[in-house]
Amino acid sequence: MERRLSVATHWGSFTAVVDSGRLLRIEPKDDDPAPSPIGPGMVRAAEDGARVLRPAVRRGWLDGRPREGGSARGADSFVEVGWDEALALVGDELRRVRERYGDAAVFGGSYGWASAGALHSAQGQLQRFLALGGGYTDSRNTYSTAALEVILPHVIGGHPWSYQSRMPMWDEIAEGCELVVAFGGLALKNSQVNPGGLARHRTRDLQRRCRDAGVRFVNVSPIRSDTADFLGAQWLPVVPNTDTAAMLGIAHTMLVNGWHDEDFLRRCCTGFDRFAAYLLGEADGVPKDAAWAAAITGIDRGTLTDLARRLTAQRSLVVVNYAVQRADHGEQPIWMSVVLAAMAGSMGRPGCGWGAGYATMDATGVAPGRPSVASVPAVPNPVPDFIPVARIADALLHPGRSIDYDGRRLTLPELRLVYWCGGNPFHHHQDLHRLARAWQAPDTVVVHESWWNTTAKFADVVLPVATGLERDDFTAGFCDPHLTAMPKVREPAGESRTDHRIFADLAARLGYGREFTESRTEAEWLRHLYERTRAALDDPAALPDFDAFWRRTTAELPALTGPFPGSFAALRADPQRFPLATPSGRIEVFSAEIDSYGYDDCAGHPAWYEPAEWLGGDLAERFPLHLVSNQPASRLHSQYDNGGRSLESKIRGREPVTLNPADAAARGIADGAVVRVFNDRGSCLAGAVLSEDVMPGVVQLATGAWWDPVEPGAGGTLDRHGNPNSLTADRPCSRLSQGPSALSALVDVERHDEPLPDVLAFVPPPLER
Ligand SMILES: Nc1nc2c(c(=O)[nH]1)N[C@H]1C(S)=C(S)[C@@H](COP(=O)(O)OP(=O)(O)OC[C@H]3O[C@@H](n4cnc5c(=O)[nH]c(N)nc54)[C@H](O)[C@@H]3O)O[C@H]1N2
Ligand SMILES: Nc1nc2c(c(=O)[nH]1)N[C@H]1C(S)=C(S)[C@@H](COP(=O)(O)OP(=O)(O)OC[C@H]3O[C@@H](n4cnc5c(=O)[nH]c(N)nc54)[C@H](O)[C@@H]3O)O[C@H]1N2
Ligand SMILES: [Mo]
Repeated sequence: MERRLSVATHWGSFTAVVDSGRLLRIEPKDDDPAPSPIGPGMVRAAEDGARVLRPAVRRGWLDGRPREGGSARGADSFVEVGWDEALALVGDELRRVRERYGDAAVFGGSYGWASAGALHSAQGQLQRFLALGGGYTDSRNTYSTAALEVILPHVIGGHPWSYQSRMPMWDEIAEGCELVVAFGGLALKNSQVNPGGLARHRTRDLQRRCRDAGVRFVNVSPIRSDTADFLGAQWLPVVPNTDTAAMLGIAHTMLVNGWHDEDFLRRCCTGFDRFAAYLLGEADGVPKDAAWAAAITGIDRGTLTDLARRLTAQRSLVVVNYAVQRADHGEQPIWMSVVLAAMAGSMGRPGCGWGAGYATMDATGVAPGRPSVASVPAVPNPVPDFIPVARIADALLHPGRSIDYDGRRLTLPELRLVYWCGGNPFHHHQDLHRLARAWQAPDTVVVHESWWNTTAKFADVVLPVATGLERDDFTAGFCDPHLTAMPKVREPAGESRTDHRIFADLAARLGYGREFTESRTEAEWLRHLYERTRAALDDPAALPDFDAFWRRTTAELPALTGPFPGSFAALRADPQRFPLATPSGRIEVFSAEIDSYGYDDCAGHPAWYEPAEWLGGDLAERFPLHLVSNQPASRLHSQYDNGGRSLESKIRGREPVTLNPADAAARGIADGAVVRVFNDRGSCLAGAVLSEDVMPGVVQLATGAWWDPVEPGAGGTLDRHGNPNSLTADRPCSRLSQGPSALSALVDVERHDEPLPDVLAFVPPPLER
C-alpha cells in the first residue's frame, strides 16, 4: 500500500510516496507556489552506484599508519571494513593525534551545508563530539559571504547577519519603493534554496507584486537572466568585479551635482568628508567621475549619470548580491553599496535604502526572522585557534605562518587530523589542484559521506552516513517560521548510519559517551529539541506538543515583528537615541578602526582596487574571458549532482558552460559541443551553451559538478566533468576578511576535438573487501 510522508530539504518541502519500504517518487506540495525541480530528482540518487555502502579505509593509510610524508590520497583503492574496525581506527587515531600533537592539531571546521534538520546537523554533531573530546581548530565565516560578514559590522554595526532583519522586505518594497538597482541581480534560480529548508517558495510571487506595483528594476550584472523576464529590468552588463567603480562613478555624479542627501550624511554617518576627498581625487589626482567609471566598467557615462539622477530623485533601494563580494577586494562593493544608499536619500525610508542578498535564498526579503529553534547543544570549544574558512589549503601547506585577519594576527596551526562531516571541500574550495596538494599534508583525513564524491575519494577513512531521507528529524529554515517534520522515508542504504550514532559510538569508545548523548536516544533528542523550542516561546501554547506536531507534520512559529535593533529608520529619525552598534554610532563611511589596521588592500573608506584577475588587466591578453562560477540552477552546490534534475542538464555528461555567441564564433565553438576551459592553473571539459544572456567576454560555469581529475593529485590535471574550481584562484579577498575570491578568475575556451574521456565522477574508487 502506498504511503505519503513529509520530506524537508534545503530546496523545499515535498511529499515522498513509498510502498513497502521503497521510495517511489517525491512530489511537490500543493501549497508551494514555486516548488523546486531538484526535489523530485532526488529519487534517482537515493541508492545509485555512487552510494557509500560500508565503512572504507584507504589502502595506503591502512598499510602505513600512522602515515608521515607523501601519499596517494585521492588516487588509492579502499578496503571495506566492519563498523567495529572502522570506529576503532578512528578512535585510536584521534587519541594518538591529541596526545602527540595537542587538541589544536584536529581540524573540525568542516564547512558545508549538509542537510536540513535540527538534530542531524552534521557540523553541530561533529563539533559537539570534538569539543567534548578536548577541542579542535575551528573555521570562521562562510564561503558564501566572508567579506560581507567581516566588513558590515564595521560599517553598520551589529551581528554580521543582522542586516537580514534591517533591510526592507519585498512587500515593503512593493509599497514604498520606485526603483531597485541590483548589483548582481536577483536570480530566482537561487531562491529555490533556503538554509534549513522552507515551507513555500515565495520570492517569485513577491517579485511579481513589486512589478505590479510599478517598481522599476535595474540589473547590473554580466548575465541578463540574473533578473526574471517578468520584471522587465533594464540590463546593464558590467565588467565582472568592477561594481565598486560603477558605484563610485554614480556617487561622484551625485556629489558634484549636489544631489546627495547631505542631511542624512551629516547626522547619521561619519567620515563622509574623507571619502568625498577620495571621490574628487584630491589625494591621487584621479576624480572617480562617471567617465572614469565608464572606462573601467563598460557601462557608459550617460547611463551612470542617469542612474545617479534616478537614485536620488526617486524612492530607491540599492541592493548587492553575494557573488559581488566573493571576489578579490570583495569587501569594497559591500561597503560602497551602503555608502551609495546613504547618499541617495532613501536610507531608512519605508521599502527603500539598502539591502543584501535578495533572492540569494528564499527567505531573504520574505521574512525578517523567526523565534529560535533548538539545535544540537553546542559545547564551548576548549581550543581557541581558528582559521578564516577559506584558508584551509594555506593552513595545511604553511603551518606556523602568520596572517592578518580583521585587525588581528593569526598563526596558522599545524593540522594533523582533518575531520570533515557535511561539506564537500573538493567541490567548494578554490584551486582544487592546490587543495589536492595541501591535502597530502595531514596524517589522517576522516570523512562522513553518503556518496563517493571527490572528498570521499580523497579521505583515509570514509564512514557511510544516512541521508536526510533516512532518519527522523524536523526543521525550520533560516528566517522561515514553518516547522516541518522529516520522518524517515527509507532505510539507510547499505550499512550507513546517522552522524549522531557514529559520534555516539566513538564518544563511548573514547570514554565520554554519556556526556555526548546525555543518555538520550535519537527519538528522545528529537522530542527534547522540539519541546525546548516550544518552552522558549513567549506563549508555548502557540505550538502543538510534539506528538500532535509529528502527526500533522507542520506547525507555525509565531511571527517576529520589529522594530529590530539597528534599524535605519530609527537612525534617520533620531541618531542620538538610536545609534548603531559601530564605534561612532553612525554608518561608517570612514572607519577609523579599519584605517588603523594600515592594510594596503583595505583602507579606511571604500575604494577601487584593481582585481588580481579581470578583463581590464594584463592577464586578459592571454586569458580573455572572465569566468563567472555562480550557483547552479539544477542542484544545491554539489548536492544531488547525481540527482535527476542535474543529470538531465548535462551536455554529453559534462557541466554546461554558457558563452556569448560572438565569443563562441571566434573560437569555432557550436552549441552543444564539448569544450576545454583552461588557464595556467588547470582545465576542465564542459558542454557549450550559446546565449546572448551572457555578455561578451564572460563565460558562466556553475559550481558543483563533482571534480573528476584525470590524474588526482597531479598539478593542473584535466577535469573531465566541469568543476570551475579546477580554474579559480585560492587567493584571499584581502587581509581584512581573508575570504574566498572565486569570482576573480580569467580563462580561455577552445574546441575539444579529441576523443571524449568517460566521466568517472560518479564511479566509486576500487573497493577491496
Ligand atoms: N567557484 C566557486 N566556488 C564556490 C562558490 C562559488 O560561487 N564559486 N560558492 C561557495 C559557496 S557560496 C558555498 S556555500 C560552498 C558550498 O559548499 P558545500 O556546502 O561544501 O557544498 P555541498 O555540495 O552542499 O556539500 C555538502 C556535502 O555534505 C553531504 N551531506 C549532506 N547531508 C549530510 C549529512 O547529514 N551528513 C554528512 N556527513 N554529510 C552530508 C553532501 O553529500 C555533500 O557532499 O561552495 C563555495 N564554492
Ligand atoms: N539553486 C541554487 N540556489 C542557491 C545555491 C545553489 O547551490 N543552488 N546556493 C545558495 C548559496 S550557499 C548562496 S551563498 C547563494 C549565493 O547567492 P549569489 O552569490 O548571489 O549567487 P550566484 O549565483 O553565485 O551569483 C549570482 C549572479 O551574480 C552575478 N555576478 C557574478 N560576479 C559578478 C560581479 O562581479 N558583478 C556583478 N554585478 N554581478 C556578478 C552572476 O551573473 C551570477 O549569476 O545562493 C544560494 N542559492
Ligand atoms: Mo553559500
